[in-house]
Amino acid sequence: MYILATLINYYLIARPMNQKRVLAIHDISCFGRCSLTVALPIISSVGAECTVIPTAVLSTHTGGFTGFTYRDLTEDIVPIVDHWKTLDLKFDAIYTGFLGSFEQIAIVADTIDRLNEDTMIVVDPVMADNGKLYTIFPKEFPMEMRKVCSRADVLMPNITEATLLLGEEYVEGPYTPEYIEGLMKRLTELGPRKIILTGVYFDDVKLGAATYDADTGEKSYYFCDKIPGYYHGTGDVFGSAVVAALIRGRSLPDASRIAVDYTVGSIQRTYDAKTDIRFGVNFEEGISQLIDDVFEDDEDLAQRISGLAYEIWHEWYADMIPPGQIDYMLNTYHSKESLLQEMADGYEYVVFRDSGKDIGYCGFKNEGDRIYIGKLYLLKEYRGKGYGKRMFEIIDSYAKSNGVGKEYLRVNKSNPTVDLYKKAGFIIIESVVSDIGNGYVMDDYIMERSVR
Ligand code: PXL
Repeated sequence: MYILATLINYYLIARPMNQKRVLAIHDISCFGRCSLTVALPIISSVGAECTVIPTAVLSTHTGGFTGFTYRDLTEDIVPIVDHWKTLDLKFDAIYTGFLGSFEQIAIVADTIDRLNEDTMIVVDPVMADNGKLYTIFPKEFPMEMRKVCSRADVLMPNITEATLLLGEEYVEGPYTPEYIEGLMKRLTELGPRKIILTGVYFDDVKLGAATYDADTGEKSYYFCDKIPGYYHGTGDVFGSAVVAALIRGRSLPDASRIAVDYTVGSIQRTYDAKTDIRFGVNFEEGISQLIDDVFEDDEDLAQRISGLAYEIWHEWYADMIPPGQIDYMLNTYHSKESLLQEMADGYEYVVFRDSGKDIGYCGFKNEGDRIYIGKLYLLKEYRGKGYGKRMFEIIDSYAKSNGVGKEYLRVNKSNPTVDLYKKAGFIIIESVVSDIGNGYVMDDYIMERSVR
């Protein structure tokens, strides 16, 4: 009995069974909302335990304040880890951010090696922005930072940090997808398999993040409207939200999207309140929304798709299908229940968002020899803006990672999208009339193309 109790106790200390444990290695800037004062509440808010190693204590962060205090805690790091080793503590994730010196970089790299036991290593190489290395760092700093970056599973630089890590010239935006995807691929050659690149923009209106997973080849983008001004600590708000979402099992693209929405919301509140930009952003009042986003499940997703379908179908099919049939088909194929059933049957659904608003969705299923594209819809004002192309890219990359070479869809014969699909390389391979009940029929083409 005693032995059993001890064993259970031992196991519970080592790694709590259900609750995830994150180790955040950052400084604590007492004022100015960044690093640990941001990571702790955000990671805890999703029910994960947030353990810390404070690397330094500062009166404020170093961005824009003068006269700040700085107590370096580098010499405490090894004894902290030594003590933890005697307790055999295990971590599900380690999240590192701002590091203040070469020595600290070396010790943190070593700490990762000592504590990494099937642990997700997330590294934000905080050191630069807007084409410039922060003035507190020597120019050799980025090459040293590679030591920590090479140990990352997920690396989250901004574009300036990415170019510095790669030893490349900084290029001013707007960027192209080819450039962004090239940067991310080159970053994976430093070691990490997953990249989240922040500060991405293809025009002067939208700003967001891109992701790349070297194991699956999957890429994603997510943008919001740009808000004027430069706010401190936003990288840490973003990074902490990414860690919070990943530790709760969300995918890399979902984690990035959730973190962009959360960060932009925090900036918007701060902008509206006209707060001093050095004081950090109001992330606190977005925490309940963050929790909702992180814990969103298939039921919520089905509900959102159902709402979008209602709006899009009544507008798009108004001249093509009798109104009674539109409602009948919405109830039959787009009710929350039928969407949930499809998800349970292996349908993949992707909802597209823009500035926090749902704007369209696609649904597709691997049938073994072909991918069936069952749904592909956008709200009126978002058509012709490249979102449709992105949907096909997502479906193509899903097909490729599943080793499937063809995709097909069915489309109403009088639907103008027939021509769009032809332009995208689909050809009509069949004509089918199906009785869908209630006296209605669907008069469709089946169109097919090779995966691109
Ligand atoms: O991650 C932002 C940050 C964290 N900690 C300190 C900083 C900064 C940004 O300037 O100075 C001490």
